[in-house]
Amino acid sequence: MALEGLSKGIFRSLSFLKSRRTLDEAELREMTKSLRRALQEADFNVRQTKEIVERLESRMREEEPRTGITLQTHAMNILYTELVRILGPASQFRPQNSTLLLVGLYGQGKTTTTAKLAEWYRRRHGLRVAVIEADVHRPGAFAQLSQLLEGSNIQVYGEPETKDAATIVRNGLAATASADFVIVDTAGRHELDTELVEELDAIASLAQAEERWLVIDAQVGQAAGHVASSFHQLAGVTGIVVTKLDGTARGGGALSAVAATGAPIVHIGVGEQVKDLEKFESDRFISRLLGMGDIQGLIDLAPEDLDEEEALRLTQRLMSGRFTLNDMYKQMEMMAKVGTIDKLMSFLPGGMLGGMASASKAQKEAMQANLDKYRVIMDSMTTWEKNEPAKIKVDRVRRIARGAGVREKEVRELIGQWSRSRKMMKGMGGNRRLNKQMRQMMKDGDMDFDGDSLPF
Ligand SMILES: Nc1nc2c(ncn2[C@@H]2O[C@H](COP(=O)(O)OP(=O)(O)OP(=O)(O)O)[C@@H](O)[C@H]2O)c(=O)[nH]1
Ligand SMILES: [Mg+2]
Repeated sequence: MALEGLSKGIFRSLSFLKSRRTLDEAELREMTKSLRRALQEADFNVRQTKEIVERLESRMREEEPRTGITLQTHAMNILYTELVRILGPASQFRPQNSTLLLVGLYGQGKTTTTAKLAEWYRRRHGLRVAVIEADVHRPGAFAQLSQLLEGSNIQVYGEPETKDAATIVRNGLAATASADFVIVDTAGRHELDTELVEELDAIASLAQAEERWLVIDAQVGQAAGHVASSFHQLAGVTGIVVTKLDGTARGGGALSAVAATGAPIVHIGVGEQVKDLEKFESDRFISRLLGMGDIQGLIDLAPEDLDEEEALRLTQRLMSGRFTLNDMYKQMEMMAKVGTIDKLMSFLPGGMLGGMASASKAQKEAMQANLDKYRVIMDSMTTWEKNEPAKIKVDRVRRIARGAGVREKEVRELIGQWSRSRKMMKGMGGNRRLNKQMRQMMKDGDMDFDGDSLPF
């Protein structure tokens, strides 16, 4: 996981609050001291570190934790919101007949990122993607990119013998005209100089590239902020990819410094392989960092939107791996209470509920319609059927469909949805830290639950 060191440091500092329900000055001081160290070790700058720690401290003093919530969980919630605030909002990039130029200094990961992005948008957005290798300085760049994308469906255009980037781009665009999304890899530089700015401008206008993304290595820590802001000002970057967040202790510094320049971080690179790319969404990123699996966010909606106790109870059921249609039904009822799926979705880990969290707006609208339909279908099921959806055979499907006035296919769709959700829940049950945290939260909250159903 990216920023593992920071994650550990935060847990260590919050452990000073133990399972307290009243604030003890000495413990609070120990905690803030330890937290300050953790943030500095992750290379957050002095000002941001100070800001986060001071805000946590004052909010701990001023805000009462909700009933049943320990100070530790309370501190975690505050820290979550503060870190998300520092890392800024998510970018809303959606490629559509677009051309993207990747730019950056030497060895930052441009070529690797070109391949990663191509695969990402092909796979997740179902787009026809092509890449153009326009780096005429690095020997073997075309071979490198071709190799990274070997066996994929992505068209790789290059002219290893041509010495003029503009020519390659011109020919490349003609050759890839049928693609929905074209990504152009460019040559690296030592520093952002006028030559680079001019070359970028030339290629960008030639390619009519509406997107120019800067690729930047997280290992440089806070210094990434300086690079990002000069590129942002001089070359007008529209997005940033922060690479090599795996295996660097300084990633927190890179992310926060880049976010502070106001240039949106669109993706992060978390490994050398083509699949090692993530979309950067600060809320998801931070909740994972804090081991919350985003469920904390869900609980944080209480009390205005959600019955906290119900949320906890349901979460515990979800974690237990015993996940019936009734549980999914309750989950839906909760969604209805929350109002819009969108709001809830922003708190669920990606992939949960069959990938609903990463759905597009249109998909979510379709989902809302589905929920209503599921409800009707489940209303014509028996309790046993809702408990054992896997055992529902053809004749029962027929009866349920008739009772609900829907087609049999729709009943099977519901069961399929349940089956995918259950798999996802099982996956979450395997997350030991999350389990431990959930158990702690439930203990702290004095929840009464059936301990037998917990797998830990
Ligand atoms: N661990 C890790 N390594 C990465 C990541 N992204 C790229 N790399 C590695 O970083 C090195 C440089 O990556 P390239 O993609 O060649 O970088 P570049 O910016 O195209 O380099 P030049 O074309 O020479 O300027 C390679 O060894 C990559 O495997 C990442 O997210 N994590
Ligand atoms: Mg390269």
